[in-house]
Amino acid sequence: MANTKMKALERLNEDLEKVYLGPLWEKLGKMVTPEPDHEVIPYLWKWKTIRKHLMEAGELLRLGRESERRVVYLQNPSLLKHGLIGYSTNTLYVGVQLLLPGEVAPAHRHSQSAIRFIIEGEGAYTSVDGERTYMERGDLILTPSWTWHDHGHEGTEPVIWMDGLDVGLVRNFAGSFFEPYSEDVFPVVGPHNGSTFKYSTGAFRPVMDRKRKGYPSPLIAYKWKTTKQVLENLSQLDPDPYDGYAVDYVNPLTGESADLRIGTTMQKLTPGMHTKAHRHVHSAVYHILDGEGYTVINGVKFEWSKGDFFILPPWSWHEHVNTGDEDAYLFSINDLPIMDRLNLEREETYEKNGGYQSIVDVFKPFSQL
Ligand code: GTQ
Repeated sequence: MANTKMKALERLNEDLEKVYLGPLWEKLGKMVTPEPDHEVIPYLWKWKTIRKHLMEAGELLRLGRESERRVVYLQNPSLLKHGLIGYSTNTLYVGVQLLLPGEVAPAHRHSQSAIRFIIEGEGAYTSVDGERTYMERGDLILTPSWTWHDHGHEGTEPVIWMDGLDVGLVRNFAGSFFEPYSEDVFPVVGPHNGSTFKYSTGAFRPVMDRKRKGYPSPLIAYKWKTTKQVLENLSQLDPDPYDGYAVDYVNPLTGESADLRIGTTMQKLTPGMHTKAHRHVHSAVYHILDGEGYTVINGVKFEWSKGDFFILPPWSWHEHVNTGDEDAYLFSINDLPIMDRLNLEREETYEKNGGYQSIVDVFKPFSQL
């Protein structure tokens, strides 16, 4: 009898499948997992590799409405298998963009939020709703969701920067919209670099902005000179055990993340500093502005130096080490603002082994088939 019932139940499972219904009694554990279940893998790209290919694209590709941006993006290898194009993590995209002297990357807008972090060169600008901000190495520039933006270059050397967009997040929420502007360059509004003149450190609000709404951030560009000074001041105190001397970039009017959805963080690791391991739900993509060292992710050593990028997947143990003689500066983007807002964020500290992981492997780039 029990056997007959078992057979009938198996039959029911098969019948359900045929009509696109599912037996939760079989699948609950796959759907509601006890811990984050995902296929984002950690990965690292050397600067030399990225730059070489980007420069090749500089030789081969002209910008225009056919190809609006010259960008090489970081593709998470395991997510590519699922056709998730441009997913560096489940929520975040990172690209590296090259603009040559005299070029214009034409104006458009999209519902993805974007941030730029300047890596190399100067004389280029991003225009956000017509306000131009000129780029210098180490600056963070925001392009809030649905703002018009174009990039131009009035200097003499190539300019390279990091783009961070919430591509995976927006796609999973089915919220992507894109619109090209009717002309290549959006009409210029106000003085150049206006937002940094107006808000500079982010600690003060000009009186004419007393009634200004908090979103989007009135500060578009966070200058490296300011960020560096802030980290130097912070270094007079004890470091954070997990992140060293680290700050989140914030919207001066709300005190919340500078971009509504993409978290942005800069951290300084002093020579010899070895942070303790922890893990959290939010994922991140790191760029090494300066320095050399390694990050251990789930027991694997990811060795980095200036210019490199690496992916930190959700819920992965990680700790950072500065092996160089100089301060290391790590810029990263993350999806913490979303995880926080949706009440999904959790953090766990690594308690074994004095808080440090054992290294079981050293990362090497996958060799292609
Ligand atoms: O510069 O507007 O890397 O729209 C991806 C999409 C850069 C940009 C990217 C974009 C941009």
